[in-house]
Amino acid sequence: MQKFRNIAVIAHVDHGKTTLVDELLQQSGTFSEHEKVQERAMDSNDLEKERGITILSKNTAINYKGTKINIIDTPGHADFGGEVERVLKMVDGALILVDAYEGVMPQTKFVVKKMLALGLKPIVVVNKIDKPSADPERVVDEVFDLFVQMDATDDQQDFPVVYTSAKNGISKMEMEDEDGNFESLFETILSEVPEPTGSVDNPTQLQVFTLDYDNYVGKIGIARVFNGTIEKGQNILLAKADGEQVKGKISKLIGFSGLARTEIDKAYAGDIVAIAGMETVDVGDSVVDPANPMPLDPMHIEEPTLSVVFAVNDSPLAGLEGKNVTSNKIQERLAKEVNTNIAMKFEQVGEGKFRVSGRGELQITILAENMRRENFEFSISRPEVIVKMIDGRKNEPFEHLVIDTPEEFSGTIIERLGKKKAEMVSMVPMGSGQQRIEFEIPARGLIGFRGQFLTDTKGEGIMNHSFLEYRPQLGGVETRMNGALISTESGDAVAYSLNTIQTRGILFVAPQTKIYPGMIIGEHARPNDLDVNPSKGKQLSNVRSSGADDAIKLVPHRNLSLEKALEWIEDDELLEITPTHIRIRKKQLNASLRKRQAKSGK
Ligand SMILES: Nc1nc2c(ncn2[C@@H]2O[C@H](COP(=O)(O)OP(=O)(O)OP(=O)(O)O)[C@@H](O)[C@H]2O)c(=O)[nH]1
Ligand SMILES: [Mg+2]
Repeated sequence: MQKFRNIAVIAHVDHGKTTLVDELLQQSGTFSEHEKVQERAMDSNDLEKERGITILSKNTAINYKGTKINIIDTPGHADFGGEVERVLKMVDGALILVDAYEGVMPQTKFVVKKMLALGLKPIVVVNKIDKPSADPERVVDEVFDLFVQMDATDDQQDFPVVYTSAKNGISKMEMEDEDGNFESLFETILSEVPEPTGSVDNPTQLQVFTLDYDNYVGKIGIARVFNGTIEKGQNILLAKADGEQVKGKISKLIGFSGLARTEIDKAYAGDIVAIAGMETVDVGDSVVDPANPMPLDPMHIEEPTLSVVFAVNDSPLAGLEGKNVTSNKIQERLAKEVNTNIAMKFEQVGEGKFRVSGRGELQITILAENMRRENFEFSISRPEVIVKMIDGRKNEPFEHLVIDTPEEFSGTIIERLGKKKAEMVSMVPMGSGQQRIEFEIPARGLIGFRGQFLTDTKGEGIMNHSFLEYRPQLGGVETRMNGALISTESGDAVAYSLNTIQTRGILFVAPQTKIYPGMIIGEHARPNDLDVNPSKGKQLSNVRSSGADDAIKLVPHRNLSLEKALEWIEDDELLEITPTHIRIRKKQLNASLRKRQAKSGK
């Protein structure tokens, strides 16, 4: 019988999971000698490649000394933490990567907590030992403290440690050892991760943990075979979370090997496979034997904590840049998204308006970015946290925030976060004048904070946060400190007037940018909004003064990415998103109506 090991690779963002998987693929001999695994091969979709982050967890499988090792690479960004939680239920062990300098970070804590709760066998991998600033000993101590703090069992606290440089393909059991290849890591996986416990002789029992979609075969479920076998063409029952049981048939069975997916006829207990043929398949569903149905416990699906409103674009420039602009098109696209992305939800909240909820700003901006590329045009509103009633009281999401900053800025940061209702939980020196400060903060206080934080730390600070829990709602938090520079005119922005306006704040637009009344063209240096006319040209006189306009030297404008723009806007503002532009505007474009509304406190 084929032997299996099932592992997940978990860590804080950027600690090197995907790079480590590259090397596991390369060194297992899954590829022939001359075949080179592409850098971060598992980050296969466009946005993942561009941003260098993992968005979706993905499977691969390697063969090492006759054992098939199924590996799930998971995303490290906090917005995708719920997915990691589900993936962990499908494996028997986890490689917990920790950056040899950064050490334990918010998402390390999050994934370790989930992993320990499931009783998994951890292997701690201290990665990036090649970094000059690496301090592996301190990092192992931090991990040990974390395990103790999170009530790990004695057995879990006795975790094996492997030191690696994923980038250089090096692993070793002790820092003093000679650099070796990944053999130490492979051997540790084989000896420490338990074999799957199910049996091929039991009735069929699978559970789906991820969804995928293929234009030809339709919805695909990726599932672990816990017991029995599964065959192409087999009749099965799909046991849903609510107890309903739906008859179905496996139309296609797909196995993983290296980066390839291949059609197979049969799979056995212990393996991870993809199944097609059931349009109603969902995450958490069990696939069971109709004659002997034994469904597994449904899965906990993370609830969204943040929402924004996607709406039909109604700006004066609407319809000029995108192709998919109608309410119907947007609704269809959102429906398609939630069909496979179970961490997201949407509902219609008005004519051409849809509230989209997810786990964080990144998750939402990724959807928006994908839609732009598919020729959509729409607007989105400021993110709002989702309030939950618990015991008759309003509760709001809290985050665990870790700040790394040069010491000199810590005072400013602490004061700033105080106004956002953050509570400091620790402050430790990290060497070379760096400080690590940890906070617990209402998620609300973090919306729009990053831009301010980068200014406050002169770009040298690093902030990381991940979901903590729902807690009773606190009072108001401080919002954006600067007003907006709002255009009163339509047409094109002109260098001559931008030159004057730039003395009042920071511009977001360059000359020749199309503008309209109510569009925001910059950030005012003061707290109030300011109406400006960016299209005013120099009075033409008879004397030709050509070149005068060209001679104007504008300060480079601030180019706002989708994320930055979304962080920046306030409740009365919107982002207008088209395939070619991201504009910021007031919800109410008419200046006098806007002022009246502001006065009446609306
Ligand atoms: N110096 C050094 N850099 C590394 C090492 N491993 C990974 N990196 C770098 O760290 C960065 C992040 O690597 P990834 O493999 O994408 O990290 P990840 O954990 O998969 O990131 P997410 O999936 O987004 O959470 C890349 O620039 C890698 O080249 C290492 O051993 N040493
Ligand atoms: Mg990755």
